[in-house]
Amino acid sequence: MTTNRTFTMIKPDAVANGHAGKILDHITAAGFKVIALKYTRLSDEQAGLFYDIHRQRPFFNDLVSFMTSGPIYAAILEKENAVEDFRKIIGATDPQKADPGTIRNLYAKSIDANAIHGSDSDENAAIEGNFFFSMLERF
Ligand code: IDP
Ligand code: MG
Repeated sequence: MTTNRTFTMIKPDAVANGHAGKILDHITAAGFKVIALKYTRLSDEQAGLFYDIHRQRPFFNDLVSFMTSGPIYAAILEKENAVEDFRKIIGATDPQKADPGTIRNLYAKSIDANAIHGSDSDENAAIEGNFFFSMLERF
């Protein structure tokens, strides 16, 4: 079953570079509605838990260092076919390979500091949204 929600983070590089407002505008202009939104900074433990699936990968420690290096925006987004459509507007993990006009093409510099996260499945969208937001924080 596909759901109509996905989860995103605007990562520390994009926040530090002053791109968060333009990225949120890009997301809403693409038809996504913001259901929940939070400006926060992850601890090492929280970033490690969020990316637990990558714990054995060689870039795991760098990923945790990067994701805790500054504040992020976390959000739950709603749109028909949200997970797949959002992966399309953010572009490939490596910004060098991201299609022109995608968020990573426009705002990311490298494969590790790649501006934005988007859930890769409906199941993970629900898990990731629940990691950041209670039911009282969704509108
Ligand atoms: P995704 O964010 O496009 O879903 P994943 O493969 O799930 O990509 O990787 C999670 C995050 O880990 C990426 O967004 C990126 O920040 C980082 N990452 C992925 N692959 C590499 C790599 O080869 N080197 C450094 N960082 C990486
Ligand atoms: Mg992923």
